[in-house]
Amino acid sequence: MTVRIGVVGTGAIGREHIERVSRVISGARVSAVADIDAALAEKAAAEAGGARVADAADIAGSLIAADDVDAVLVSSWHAAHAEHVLAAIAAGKPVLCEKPLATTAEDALRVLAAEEAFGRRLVQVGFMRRYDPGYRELKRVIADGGIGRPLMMHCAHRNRSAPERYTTEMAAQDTGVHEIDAARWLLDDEIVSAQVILPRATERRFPHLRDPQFMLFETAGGVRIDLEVFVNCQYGYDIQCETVGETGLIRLPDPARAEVRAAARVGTEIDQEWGGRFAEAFDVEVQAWVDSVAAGAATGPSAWDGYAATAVAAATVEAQRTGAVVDVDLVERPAFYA
Ligand code: ISE
Repeated sequence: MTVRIGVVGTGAIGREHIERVSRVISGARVSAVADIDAALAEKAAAEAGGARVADAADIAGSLIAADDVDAVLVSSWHAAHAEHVLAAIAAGKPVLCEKPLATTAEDALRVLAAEEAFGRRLVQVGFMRRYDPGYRELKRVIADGGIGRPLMMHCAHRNRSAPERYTTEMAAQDTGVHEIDAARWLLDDEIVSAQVILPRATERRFPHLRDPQFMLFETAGGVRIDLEVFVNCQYGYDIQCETVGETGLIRLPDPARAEVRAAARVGTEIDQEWGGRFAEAFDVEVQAWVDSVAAGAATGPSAWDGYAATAVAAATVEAQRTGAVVDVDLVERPAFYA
């Protein structure tokens, strides 16, 4: 079976996924695309080898529910994610939704209710770090007790630079959300509070943005997580994660790069964007999703994971605003997502 994928949103990440499905992934092809920007949609359709361009005014009907679409990849603008996922559930179509699942906890809960009413999992959320080899080694060692009970986690999420449209809130909703999900997954625990401390701001930023930020989280089990989000670090795309346990620690490896010795210097290349740093993770993630669609059994980060991450990000935004330690009020986890 070749899974026919309908792609909603043909911006940067949507186009990357279309390229990925068309040239890297096995067992799938892009059959239809939709975007409010008609020129982008036409270009993406051509890059997909002649996919159908659906009516952007009726994405639910002309793409998601269409007979030539078996599964849906949502890479639209964040505020529309929940609406497109709900339409996929209504059509009974498996859906991979780029993070975040929703921009509000209330919208995420609507997705949970719809999926539970449908009766089986259809939703996978695009937290691709769970498919990165380095993060998977962290997960394995921690789960095997290799460092004893985890006590603390130290993370850094550094981007080379942020565009003018990037906001202080996005440091939590769009950037820190990766560490929020990674910490929940690595520790198999929920985050119950968030706090934000603002150090001296870099001068290399747009005036409206607070950058860098320290985000401090606590889990239900008492593990403390500190996350530096610095989206104008200038030198590259740098992701660090160290988990300290009772008998040892484990540190996320930097991607393997050749060491260059030249002109009296020695060093290795640093990625400049997440597409390069997590290229393998994205490939493994999308292939796993396609395979799960073919098998008829959703896997990977669920709508519950998407809801929890959105709720923690919302508490973090409240903590940015107030400077207070903000509790994360999650609903009780339904047995459906046990
Ligand atoms: C972007 O949306 C991502 O998901 C990247 O992984 C992150 O590094 C970046 O800050 C976000 O804007």
